Amino acid sequence: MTNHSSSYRNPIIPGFNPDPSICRVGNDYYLVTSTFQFFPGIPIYHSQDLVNWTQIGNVLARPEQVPDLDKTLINGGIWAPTIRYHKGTFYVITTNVFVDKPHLDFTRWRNFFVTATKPSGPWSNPTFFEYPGYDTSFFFDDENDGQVYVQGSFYHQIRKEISQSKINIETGETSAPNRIWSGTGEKAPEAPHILYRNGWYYLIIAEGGTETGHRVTMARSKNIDSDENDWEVCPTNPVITHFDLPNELVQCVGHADLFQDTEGRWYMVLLASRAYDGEHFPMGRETFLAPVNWDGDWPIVQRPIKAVSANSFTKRTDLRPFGTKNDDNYGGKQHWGMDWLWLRFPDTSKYHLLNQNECILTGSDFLLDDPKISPTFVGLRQSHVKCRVTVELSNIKLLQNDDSNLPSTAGLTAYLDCKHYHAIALHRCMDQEHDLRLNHISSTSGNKSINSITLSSASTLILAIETSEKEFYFEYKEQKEENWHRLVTVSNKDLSTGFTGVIFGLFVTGNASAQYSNFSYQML
Ligand code: 6LW
Repeated sequence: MTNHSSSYRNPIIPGFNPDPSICRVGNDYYLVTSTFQFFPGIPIYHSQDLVNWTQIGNVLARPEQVPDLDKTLINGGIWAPTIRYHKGTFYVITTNVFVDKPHLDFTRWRNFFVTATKPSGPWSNPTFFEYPGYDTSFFFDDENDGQVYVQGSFYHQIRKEISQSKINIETGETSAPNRIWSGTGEKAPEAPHILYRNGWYYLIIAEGGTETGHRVTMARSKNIDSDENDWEVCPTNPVITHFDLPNELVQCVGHADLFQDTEGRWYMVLLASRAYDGEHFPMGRETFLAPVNWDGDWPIVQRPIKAVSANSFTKRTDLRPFGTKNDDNYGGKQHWGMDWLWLRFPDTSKYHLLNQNECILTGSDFLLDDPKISPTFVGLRQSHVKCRVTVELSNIKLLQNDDSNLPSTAGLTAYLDCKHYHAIALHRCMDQEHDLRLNHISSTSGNKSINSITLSSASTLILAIETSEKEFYFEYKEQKEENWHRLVTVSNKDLSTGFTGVIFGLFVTGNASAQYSNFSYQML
């Protein structure tokens, strides 16, 4: 048994960070995760010790890199990137998924890759290629004249398989996919990666669906071009799952990428959720690390995987600036910090940075409930089980909307997707012009309810969301007040579903604008 590092704390990258893929270049590790309908797409994280991780950029930081993101619904968009480094170039390959199309429509997958010489970016514009599936991965076969392969998951009602094409990296031209494995018979064989070790090509995949049945399985072959029958199946599959450990906090373990550290020790990064009572996991699927030993031919993954409520990712200075310091890369201008997320492509005219800690947001004709478009919304991932965010609202202008019934609101939300969110928001109705209200808006599976209280005035209002293992607490106070008022306590269970995780978002709708100041994120 090798002595693995024991100083890391799982999840190594907390909050909504599913489908991790990793590569090492010398002493540096780079890791990417999925972002679905959010923009910018695919954060890239860096570490030199597998313990401390910092976001160094976003792979898809310009709308022209992901031109169809505005056509994706809930859980669609950017799925399962793979990062690889080969001969001085970094590659990220991924799929944009149009979930509004039927399963048999192969135009619902749009596969592409981008490249960079510096992992922090800038990353290139996309090279699109034909592949009738998702979860595409790269393998650069240096044993085999440098041939490059793409593996992916081809899955619909009739067939399910992991298939592989040869790809011309210059043009994106691919050969017809060849089925290489169908998995062990569980549903949804996906997330393939290939690695070469001791004369064998190892194929690692996920199966069982991304819920509690999730698992990692493997097969291997001496010949990468082998057909399905020539891949030898790992006798100890699944190499990891928590399916049989329902009492563990960590559930839904799967979707792995295998790698070696600088000392030659093996690890896996994989996705999992911290599920309280099995059903409270608002942060969705997070990135975990697991030590791996090889028992001769096959890997043995240490389990159960344990987790902590707090972790060492990102120093939690309370204040989380909206803007960076003036940046030479941006013509000496200020721009939004790389950890802020929008829905699809934001209308940038609605987001005005005043300085690092203050911005003015302006509403639009879109509500948080609207699929496919980008309401005025910008937020940060919930990354700790117990945390508290606060933000000050001032210069609040909630005007009548002359030609529509759109409510004019400005607030703070714990947002999963357009059918699942809770929000606290100042609100003025068209018909009750003088009635300023504070609403709790709740959308669970698309059923919306609004409860409100009337405020006598509001010059500067501070809004807060606090979290615990199973609940969100929405609070407010006027700046001059000492004590907080709790507006509502809600279960986080309704936001524990799907592929994404909770984002704490600022939002404005209708004919409204507000100044947001001093966003703080405190780990409790
Ligand atoms: C991911 C795939 C999956 O691409 O979910 O359930 C997708 N499985 O592997 C989104 O994370």
